Amino acid sequence: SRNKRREICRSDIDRLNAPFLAIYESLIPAEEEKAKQKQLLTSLEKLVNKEWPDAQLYLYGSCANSFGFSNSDIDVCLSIDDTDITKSEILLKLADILQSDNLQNVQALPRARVPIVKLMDPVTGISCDICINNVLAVVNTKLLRDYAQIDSRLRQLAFIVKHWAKSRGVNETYQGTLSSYAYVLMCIHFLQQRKPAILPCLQEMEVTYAVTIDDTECAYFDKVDALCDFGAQNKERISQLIWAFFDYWAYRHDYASSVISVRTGSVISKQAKDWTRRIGNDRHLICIEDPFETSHDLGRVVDKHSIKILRGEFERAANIMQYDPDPCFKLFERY
Ligand code: 3AT
Ligand code: MG
Repeated sequence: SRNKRREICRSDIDRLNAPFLAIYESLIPAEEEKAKQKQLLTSLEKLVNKEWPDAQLYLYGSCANSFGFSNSDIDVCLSIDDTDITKSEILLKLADILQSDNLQNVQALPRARVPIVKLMDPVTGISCDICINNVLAVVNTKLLRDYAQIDSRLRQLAFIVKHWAKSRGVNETYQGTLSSYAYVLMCIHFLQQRKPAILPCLQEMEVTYAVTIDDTECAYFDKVDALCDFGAQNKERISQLIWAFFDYWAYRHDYASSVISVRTGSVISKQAKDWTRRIGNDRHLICIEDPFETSHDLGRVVDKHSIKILRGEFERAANIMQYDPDPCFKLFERY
């Protein structure tokens, strides 16, 4: 049945669209939650500036890229110029400063892959991770947020995909499945590939925003207000896009030789990137190119065991979308 052309019928698209939209709406954070996050950021900034007057705090990740659910933790980046002390010294000092205020569970993790200080603010009830000088993450957060403004179907699709991945246990990088960041890139790429396209490729357009971080050029068209009609030619609705997304990752993606690339808005070959064999821990079993750090494969966390789980889940989701009379329930069933 793999080669048989699969399709979703018009009546299913109509029947399923409203329930999927309702799930999406139920996951959106309330405005007051955003206000609380800002409030916490401002109070953290005050504390930090007592020690480092020039330091700045930025929100990044799902609390700032517009793909965050309600009640999620926030990711904060401390941007600081101090070259006299090492990153882990900054981290420990930061933990000290925060500890002496009335913040709870302050914990420095200097040896983590991304070193952070964790804390919980008893006033707002928000938990937060603070990293140091991770400017690329702040910039890729902006890229995702800019894409989300172009067509509302991206945010709808990515919320449903993230919700599915969290429900099914395939959003756990430490267990060899994919990060939320990777799933959002998969959604962006997918919408770039629709015919007619729902999203443009911002990195192939005129450059209106450019920063260089370490040696990485980050440049793209960020005047997205001018693109609000971009996807208007394509009338596909969210139910159809969810069906097609899972159908693509279950039955159409060429895992053996393809890399998805938001940077180019196309599928490129593993050969071209020299991602054809295992090097160290990078197995390249599912290849998702980072839009800026182009030597990074966001699928590198996936190993020969977890690729089976992941592809099994894509197939399960595709089959539910194809055959189940009540996919909105079955798709998100806890594993
Ligand atoms: P959740 O809602 O927390 O699941 P998130 O968008 O906050 O989703 P992550 O927690 O996976 O996503 O990551 C937080 C941010 O860190 C997102 C992105 O700006 C950055 N990031 C994560 N993984 C990578 C990576 N491998 N390379 C570059 N940036 C990354
Ligand atoms: Mg996060």
